[in-house]
Amino acid sequence: MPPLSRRKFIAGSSLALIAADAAPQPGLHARARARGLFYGSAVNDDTLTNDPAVLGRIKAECGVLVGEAQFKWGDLRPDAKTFDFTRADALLAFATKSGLRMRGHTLLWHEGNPAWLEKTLTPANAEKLLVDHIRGVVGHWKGKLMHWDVVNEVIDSDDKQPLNLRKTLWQQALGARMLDIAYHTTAETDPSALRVINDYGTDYTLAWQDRKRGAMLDLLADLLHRKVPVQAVGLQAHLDGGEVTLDQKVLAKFVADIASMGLKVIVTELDVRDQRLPADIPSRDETVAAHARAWLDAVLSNRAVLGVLSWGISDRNTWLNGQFARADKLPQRALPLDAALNRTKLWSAIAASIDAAPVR
Ligand code: 9MR
Repeated sequence: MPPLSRRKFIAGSSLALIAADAAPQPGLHARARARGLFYGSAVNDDTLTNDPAVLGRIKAECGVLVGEAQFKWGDLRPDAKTFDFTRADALLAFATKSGLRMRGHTLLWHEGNPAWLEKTLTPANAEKLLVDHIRGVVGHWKGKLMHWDVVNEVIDSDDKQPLNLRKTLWQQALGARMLDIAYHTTAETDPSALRVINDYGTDYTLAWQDRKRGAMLDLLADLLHRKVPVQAVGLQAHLDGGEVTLDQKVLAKFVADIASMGLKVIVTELDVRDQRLPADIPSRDETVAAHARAWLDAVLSNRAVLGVLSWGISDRNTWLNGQFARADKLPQRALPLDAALNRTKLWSAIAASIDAAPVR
């Protein structure tokens, strides 16, 4: 037994060491706030109802949430006359109780729709269906949501429609007027929610993505010219860690072009799929992290960017294992926390990119 004075010294220094080790690194939202940005995540109903551990980590990392499906037609509209806000309200209640803000996603999309909508929609009833939906949904949360992804994924130049619009049920019924109706009705119903146009596939210099960036800029110019009240572009950022055509200059120019129109930009659905990368976890994580860092550095360097949300917070629960499953069946490592809820190299890359962003 060492003398008392020696014991005290040992106890004191080990306590100090523990305190230094345990001092948690600030969460992503806290770091983002220091730069005038926000950080957040999508949350699905499964996580909200069954995974309190993930919810705890969400509170530590996030300042903003978005429903992965709860605010879409499929979840909100059991039939043409009824609104069921139960699941979406439950997520908003969690967010409010936790001091988090929420985005709304989404009011017009060609997926995530109830079967009855696809059967019912005609050119004759489409405008009324869309207006009634937006008034009902946006009105229900008036003043409570910070943004609305008013329309989602409306561009696909391969479909050869006017303005490079994707050929969808809404577009076939209403043409480009679907955008006028959706943005004006949202603006009239809740003027306080920032009105976003959200899309994917503008991240790389692949030919179809070059076309998509051009199509997005053309569409924005047309909307602004016609006084359609769109206010921001959502870059989904479903990145591919195996893709080699990431060009930071092209990306930064795209964001600058959007900003020069007076519009804001939000990174709305960040994740980095890794199904083209080797199984070895350290090297996979390294590539995923470097890829995200390069993309985020290029985008966050522009002060028009308001914040970043990832499409989920933990690898425990990501859509990628369905749609982009790895051939070796290993779970993807696409999000800032791994399945054990430890921060990954991707977390560090996001943190570093946020720290390096100019203050807004
Ligand atoms: O990740 C979402 C998945 O859980 C839903 O089943 C699906 C349909 O509602 O939507 C997925 O989210 C998509 C998002 O709404 C728009 N961008 C692509 C996302 C992944 O497909």
